[in-house]
Amino acid sequence: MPSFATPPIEPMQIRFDFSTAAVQPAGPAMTRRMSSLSGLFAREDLRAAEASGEDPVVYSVVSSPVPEFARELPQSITTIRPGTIGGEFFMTKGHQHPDPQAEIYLGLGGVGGLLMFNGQRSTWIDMAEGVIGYIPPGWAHRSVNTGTEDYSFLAVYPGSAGHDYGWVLEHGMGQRAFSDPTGHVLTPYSAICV
Ligand code: PAN
Ligand code: ZN
Repeated sequence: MPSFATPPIEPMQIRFDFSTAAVQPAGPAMTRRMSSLSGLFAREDLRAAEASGEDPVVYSVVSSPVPEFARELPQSITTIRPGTIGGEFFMTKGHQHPDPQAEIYLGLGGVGGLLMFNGQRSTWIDMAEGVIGYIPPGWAHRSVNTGTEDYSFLAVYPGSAGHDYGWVLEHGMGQRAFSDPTGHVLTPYSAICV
């Protein structure tokens, strides 16, 4: 058996509870409220107003105890609440992996989208229960809830990939997803639809 520099992780069973979107055993968890999403929505003025008022939860992330160490495969489950700000759907911050490595998403419940941007081109994958979204190395990614219920998905990513949120603030995501009578519409990143 090879020896690794990091503390050894034992084989384990990890259970997902579809009714609560929780994992057992549980690792780190995080909640993102509107106040932590500064500069991400097209209508920053409306976001700031919501943040200083009700400050709703936009999404939460729970993880298994697999750590972010090289050669490990951490997993997390993200649940995005339904809602819009200025017509733009609730979404994750989005990030780039500084060590470009691939990632896999699996839709668990609700409906949403996986928006990816490589600096030149952006692409969108419709997500729902049972859909696998493949994120190739070098593509920044953001998730969007396009439905009226919670949208949940599993993410599995290399433990050494890292997370760079500044890249998205600097480069954007290429497109934005707004509510539309047909469901959702994608606009250029600079567009403001109300
Ligand atoms: C996901 C994301 C998760 C939250 O686990 O980290 O959906 O999105 P932000 O990290 O953009 O806030 C993932 O892609 N991990 O690599
Ligand atoms: Zn990622």
